[in-house]
Amino acid sequence: MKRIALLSLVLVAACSKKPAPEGSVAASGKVSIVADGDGFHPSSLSVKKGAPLTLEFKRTSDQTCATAVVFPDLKIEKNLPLNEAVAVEIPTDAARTLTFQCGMGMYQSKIVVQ
Ligand SMILES: [Cu+2]
Repeated sequence: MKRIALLSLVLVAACSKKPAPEGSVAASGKVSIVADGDGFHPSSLSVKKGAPLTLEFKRTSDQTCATAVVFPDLKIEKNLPLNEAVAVEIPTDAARTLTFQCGMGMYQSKIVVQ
């Protein structure tokens, strides 16, 4: 029990960090996204409508609550095992902004399809 309480504290601490400001990265094809204690990097992507886009997530730290990635608009949720690449294919058929985040809804990140 004590261990679980301690783990929760670590998770809350990790989540309260503000993600570093980053510019939008123009993307297409396969793009690597790193999940660490500061969130997802890059955390903002833009892609041309109709261009193929696959995000390959890799979690590189245990000091993060980003142990899963959630795409609320796409109803996709994937677990992110430590140091394992997890690919998510992104539909780019419509111009819209898709968000992705950790399982707790923090580390808000986005893909702008334009
Ligand atoms: Cu979180």
